[in-house]
Amino acid sequence: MGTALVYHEDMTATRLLWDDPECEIERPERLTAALDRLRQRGLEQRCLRLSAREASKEELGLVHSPEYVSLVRKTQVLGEEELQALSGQFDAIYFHPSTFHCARLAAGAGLQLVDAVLTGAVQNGLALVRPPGHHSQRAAANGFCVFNNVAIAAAHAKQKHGLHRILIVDWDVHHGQGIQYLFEDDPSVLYFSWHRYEHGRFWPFLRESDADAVGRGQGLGFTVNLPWNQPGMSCQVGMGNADYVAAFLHLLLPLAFEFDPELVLVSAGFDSAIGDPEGQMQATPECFAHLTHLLQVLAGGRVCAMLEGGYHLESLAESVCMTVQALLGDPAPPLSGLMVPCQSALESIQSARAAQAPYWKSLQLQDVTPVPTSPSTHSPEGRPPPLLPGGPMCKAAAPAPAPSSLLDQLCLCPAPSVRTTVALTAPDITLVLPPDVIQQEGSALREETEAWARPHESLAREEALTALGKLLYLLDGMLDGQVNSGIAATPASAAAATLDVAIQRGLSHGAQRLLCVALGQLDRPPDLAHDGRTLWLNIGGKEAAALSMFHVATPLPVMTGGFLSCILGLVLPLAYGFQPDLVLVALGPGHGLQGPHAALLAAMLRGLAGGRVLALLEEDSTPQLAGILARVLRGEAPPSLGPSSVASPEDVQALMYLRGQLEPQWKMLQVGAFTPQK
Ligand code: Q9C
Ligand code: ZN
Repeated sequence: MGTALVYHEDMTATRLLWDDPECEIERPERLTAALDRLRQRGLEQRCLRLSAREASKEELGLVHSPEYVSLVRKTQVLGEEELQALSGQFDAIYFHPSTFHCARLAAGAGLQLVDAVLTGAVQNGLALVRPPGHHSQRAAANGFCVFNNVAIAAAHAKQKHGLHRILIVDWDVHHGQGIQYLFEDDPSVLYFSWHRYEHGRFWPFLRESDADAVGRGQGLGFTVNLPWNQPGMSCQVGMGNADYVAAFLHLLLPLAFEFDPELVLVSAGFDSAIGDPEGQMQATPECFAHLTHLLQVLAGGRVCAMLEGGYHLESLAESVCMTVQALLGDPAPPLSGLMVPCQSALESIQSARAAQAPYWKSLQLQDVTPVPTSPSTHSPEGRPPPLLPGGPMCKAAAPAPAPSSLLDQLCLCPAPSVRTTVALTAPDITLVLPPDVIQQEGSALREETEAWARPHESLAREEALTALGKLLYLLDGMLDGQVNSGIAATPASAAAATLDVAIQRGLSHGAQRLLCVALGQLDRPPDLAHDGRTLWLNIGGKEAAALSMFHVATPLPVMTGGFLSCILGLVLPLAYGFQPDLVLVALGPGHGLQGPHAALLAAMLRGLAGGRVLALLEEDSTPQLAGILARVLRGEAPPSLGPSSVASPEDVQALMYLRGQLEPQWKMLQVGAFTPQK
């Protein structure tokens, strides 16, 4: 459906005319650097370019007072001294004769983006704007912000498009207190912000930026603050990729799915990226591809990002490219660095979860259910065997790449031109496939296929052999980088053996770490090595069991709520901690997943391994299931699940049990600073 890029070069006009060390970082080059890099990468050319228009007086009036709008209007005719004097009446603000025009364009850009998305002209988009908006208030400019672009867009989406649920994700490193104030009593806008806080010692020094500010009146629980405090000894510098991803998986996304937004607005500030002088955080630009990717599973993929802060031009430009790449549907580059959230981040996430728990079902059961030390229902022998020693990085496999701390190491992986190919033994499925998905004709050599099949009785039949040949050919194409992802079908009776062969073939043909997510009745291949190169996760086991840190089974959740907590609370933390370079997802006998659930799982797993995901289906799966998987694997948004039911007590119990077992090894599973005890 396409990605919009909204811009107007007039927005480079506003600039600081006098000496002010605090304000000088907000300069015109921020926009030109971002746009130049988008062009250089060929990303701008792939977007629908929209020219920004000025927001009208009425549109500005959706969130600002008429007096404030006319005050800003009058700055057009002021001289430098008067501008400086007026600027001094606000905190961290400069006015320029072009400010009013630029700020109206910035707000108008957001309106055009929202209109383009909500009329279906595009799927998503980014507005590159200045001045930024999220600090600005009903009658005050603040923190370089004049009009509150994102808040105006949200109010417009409600008023002109009749929306009832809008999620605002503010990943700028500063608290968007302006947005918070404007919607704090409004349950139709869920506002999430993480921000450098340092127990109140970081700008804007507000008590109401802390986790216990959760909204008021009807809006209780619809303001979510995640303050980043001074990192302790375990983490010398600011927050990094693991902290950001953990915050999404364990705080934002559970609430967001429960909220079920119709639109996602992003206050996309990149001062939360590495190198930024304001944020001093550690997250690399690729992290923004992941954050964007994770948000695209919401609201049917209707995501509108608007630039806020971001003052390190190189880091800003790269992070903007990563965001646009993800919006375009390209797979996210793998994250660098150890995926271990720091203690301070975990404390913050835990305190925000605790503050929100009274208002959100998805947080309630999990944090209060006591963890049994020796559960009778979920452990096969009453007590699971000891886990393998060592941390999340397996020693036998090639080590994960070292944390990239230098901006000059940054690079983008070019997206493969062919994103998905489909190998199927049942060709009638092409009817429901998008046109650019390839129906694969190729097959591995007969002799080779037979050699792989030989140890498996169930692969003796001709149909199973044919399907295996096609799967092997597809897998080789993925490992060689010719195609990014794929779907293969196999007769149901041959599913387990085919999966076994796919794992062995993947490992022997270049995969260093292979994640296998097996749904339904699929047993772990008996001869799978315990060398840490394969993480086996069966969803559909009889009971929750961690036979080792690389061999996990959990029952198939019965309700949507349970399915979501399984994905967000178990599958993705394990997957992000493991950092696979190949993902196999198999829908085996009795998987019972409906299309939208399978699509959500596939879409989220696509964030791993650079999108190298091979889905294995039973050949009597419906064409609709194959079609929906093909669409998400090529980058389309999964359909939204709708209102989610609460997880069953059994599902919660299984999750809590596995978390307790696996947390020591898989740090991404942690949701709090303390390992839960009985
Ligand atoms: N060193 C935005 O990012 N100065 N505004 C703080 C602390 C004000 C940031 C000084 C920063 C405003 C949109
Ligand atoms: Zn900022």
